[in-house]
Amino acid sequence: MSPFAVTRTLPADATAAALRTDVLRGLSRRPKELPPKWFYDAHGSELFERITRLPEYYPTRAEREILAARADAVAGASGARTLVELGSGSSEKTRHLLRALDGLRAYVPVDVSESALRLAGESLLADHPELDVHALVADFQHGLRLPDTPGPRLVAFLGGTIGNLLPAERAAFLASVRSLLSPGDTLLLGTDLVKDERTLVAAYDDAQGVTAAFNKNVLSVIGRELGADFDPDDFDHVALWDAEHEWIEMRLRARHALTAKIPALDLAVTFDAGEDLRTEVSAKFRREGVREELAAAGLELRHWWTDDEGRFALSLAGP
Ligand code: AVJ
Repeated sequence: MSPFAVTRTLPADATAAALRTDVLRGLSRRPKELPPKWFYDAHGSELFERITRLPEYYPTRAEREILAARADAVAGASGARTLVELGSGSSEKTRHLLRALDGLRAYVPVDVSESALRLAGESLLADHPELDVHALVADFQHGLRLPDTPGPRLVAFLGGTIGNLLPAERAAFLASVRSLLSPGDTLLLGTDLVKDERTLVAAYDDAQGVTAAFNKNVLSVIGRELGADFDPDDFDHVALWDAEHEWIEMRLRARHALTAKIPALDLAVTFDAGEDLRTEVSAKFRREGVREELAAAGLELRHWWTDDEGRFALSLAGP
């Protein structure tokens, strides 16, 4: 058995079809909205890596601090022999876990990007030749089936990416994760925490404008893939704190009335002056809320670890 197997459950043309559907649905409705997954073409992924190093963007540093301090506790509590990582574009965080999980036999990175999987998988294999790597090209929100690897499994969903899901989507996601777990398996979940509005908004509207470029990049993705003629200079980057829902919203706000054509969809999209296109929700959590959402999916919160400043949390939960 080759130590590095790649299985694709996502049809190769799924991405193109999904983009067309999302753009048609999201830009034909009011308020306009696009799912954040379209940020991450090669340029968007490079901009996100830059965001993780910005002084204002604390989540990555905070989660790394927890992983460095608590990887042994995670390993002790999970006893995992398989690590499944959902959204393994940035497997740098995985290294802390792989180092601590000394009984580990298999690593199952799951991502929609085959290139990210190959890049991460091959570099991890160099440091951990003892592992069997089963990379899955799949969308973890739809129809995930895990390979048969030694249990117990630890499923890791890090980075706070669960915050991109709206509450109903989170409930469905956690229920689908629960359906993957057998007794003795565990979920390691990274969640950014509620904090003061100034800190939160700054993390999504940095002084250097990297997040603004990241946000506007979705217009370039639609331009390249669907021939849309959006001009990024016609939009302002907006980051706002929705205190009622306790989430950050990123939006692109039309500076003046405009019409963009999307030839591949035979669509013309009109914006009024000041009209917003919502491009991302990034929910922030409280311990009790995480406990309740996990419990609703049949998962018991067993450990809650935060960084020293209490900015971010890792939860370990199980059926
Ligand atoms: C990768 C989804 C966790 O929501 O903080 C960073 C993406 N958006 N800056 C987040 C993001 C704007 C990030 N996640």
